[in-house]
Amino acid sequence: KEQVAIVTGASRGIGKEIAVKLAEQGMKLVVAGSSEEINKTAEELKQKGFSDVIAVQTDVSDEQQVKNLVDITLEAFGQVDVLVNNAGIGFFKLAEEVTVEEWKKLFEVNVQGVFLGAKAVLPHMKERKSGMIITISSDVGRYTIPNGSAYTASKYAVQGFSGALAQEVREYGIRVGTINPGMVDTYFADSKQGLPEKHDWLKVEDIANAVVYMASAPKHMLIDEIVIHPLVQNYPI
Ligand code: NJP
Repeated sequence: KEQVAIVTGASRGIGKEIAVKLAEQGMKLVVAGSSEEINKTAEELKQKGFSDVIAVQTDVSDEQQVKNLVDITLEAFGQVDVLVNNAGIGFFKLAEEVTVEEWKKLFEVNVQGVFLGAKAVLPHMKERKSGMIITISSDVGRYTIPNGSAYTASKYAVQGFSGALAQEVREYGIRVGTINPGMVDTYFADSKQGLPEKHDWLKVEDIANAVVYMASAPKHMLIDEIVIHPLVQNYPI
């Protein structure tokens, strides 16, 4: 039976490629992003021949908008099999240079966004006794880096939330996992995708393939966490 996935932050970068790869798996897709760019993702998927695709402009930090996203998905496709919490933002600077506004916004998108996504799909998933919540977190959800205090803190929070949630919902047949990439060539932190200096970084496909792997695990299997680094990245272990 055809499955249905919601992918947040699918306007560009990793999320857009996750949408493509899940559509290639035969899934019906609802793509979400906070800007109008999200409509282009849906158009491009349709041009590739995937007709069951809907774009819903959604700011993941807004409870009402996230509820609306899930309601539209249920109305259109009747179910949600996979929620991919991918939307996220980041910046890198010394802790004392981070403004309270920047801190709040970061946590509203990266942490509250993940919480709201889960909160909105869980009643439906519990009723069906099935579902998967995959969150694109980060390798810095596992260890710290200088200039990354705020971003690192937000991803540690995501790890903590997802780990606890996984244990809360497994009795309902619902699986929760995180994918924790190192450096990926995207638009992240005001960058641009395809810059020559990022040639050796992970590609969006690398992360999207991991999502496909996690999402296609047989029902008795929980993949809690996948950590992926580009070979060139130096990282603590
Ligand atoms: O970043 P980028 P990535 N509500 O900037 C959307 C994590 N990660 O693909 O809102 C809803 O190319 C935005 O769309 P729009 C990272 O933390 C990355 O690299 O329409 N959507 C766009 O589609 C994040 O969780 C690296 O402008 C919102 C997307 O998010 C995930 O990977 C390393 C939104 C961002 O695309 C995807 O980031 C790592 C909102 N409020 C973890 N705000 C890396 N790239 O190196 C933004 O460890 N978006």
